[in-house]
Amino acid sequence: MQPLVITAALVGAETTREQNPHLPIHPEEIAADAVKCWKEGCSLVHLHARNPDGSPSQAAALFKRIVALIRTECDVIVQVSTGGAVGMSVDERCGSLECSPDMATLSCGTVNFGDDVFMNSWPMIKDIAARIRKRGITPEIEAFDAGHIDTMLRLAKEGLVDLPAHVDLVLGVPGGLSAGERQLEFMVGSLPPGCTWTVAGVGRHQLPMAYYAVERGGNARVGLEDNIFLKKGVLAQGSAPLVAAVAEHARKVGRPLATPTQARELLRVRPRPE
Ligand code: KMH
Ligand code: ZN
Repeated sequence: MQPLVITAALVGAETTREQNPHLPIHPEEIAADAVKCWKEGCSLVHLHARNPDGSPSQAAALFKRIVALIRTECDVIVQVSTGGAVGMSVDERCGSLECSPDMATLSCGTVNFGDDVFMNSWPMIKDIAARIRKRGITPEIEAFDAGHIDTMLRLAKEGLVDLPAHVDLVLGVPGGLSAGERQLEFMVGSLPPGCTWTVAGVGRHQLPMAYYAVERGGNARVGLEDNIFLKKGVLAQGSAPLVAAVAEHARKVGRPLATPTQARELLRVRPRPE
C-alpha cells in the first residue's frame, strides 16, 4: 500500500475555545500545533486563521505569518482553506491564497451546514478554481456530498481542474452525506481513475473513518476543525494527539507514513519553495 498521508486540520472556522481550550488561535499557536502534528507523522496541514478574539478570518497577513512560522520549522505541506467561514464572500475567502500555499481547498457544492448554508454556487466554484489555478496551487477538492464529485468532473471538462485530483471526502456534516463505510465506498467508487482521496469524518466519526481509510489504502484527515475529542468524554489536547492515534493505527496494521516529500509526489504538489 502507498504511504499514508495524514492531514491535520488544526483550527477550522467553527470550533471555539469554549468547546476545547486547546484550540490554537494566534498564528504562533497555530504554527506550533502544525509542528507538533508534523512530529507525530502528519505530512499536510489544513489551515484556517482567526482574529485575536477567536473569530474566523481569511486575512492574507494572518496566513502569511502562520505559513512563515511553519516553514522555518518543517517541510510539511501547507494547505489553506478557501472555504473560510459560512457567509464570507469569494474575495474574502480567497485572501488565504496570498500566502503562497502548496495547496488550497476547493469546495465543490453548496451544502446545509448545521443551521447554516455553506454556499458554493457554480459561478463561485469556477471563480475560486480559476484563482487557485492561476497561482499554480494544487487544489484539494472538498466533497461534502456525492454530487460534488460530479461537479469536479464538470470543472475538469472546463479546464479548471486537472485530473486525477486529490479529493477530501468530508463525511458527517449535519446536512451533508453521513459518515459510514458504505457512504465512503460509494464516494471512492465514484472517483475517476488515479484520484487520491482522504476522508474527514466529523465529530465522533473522525477516528473510526480515519482507521478505516488507513486499512483501505486511502488517506486520513483529523484535527480540532472537525472533532474535539480524543475519545468519548476526553478532549483532545490539540490536533497532535489525534494525528498520533492515526499514526499508531498505521503502525499496527503495517502502513508506512508518508514524509512530506513523498506526500508532495503522491498528491501532485509542486516542490517546496526555497
Ligand atoms: N468552514 C466551513 C464552512 C474549507 O476549509 O475549505 C468550510 C470549510 C471548508 O472549512
Ligand atoms: Zn477547513
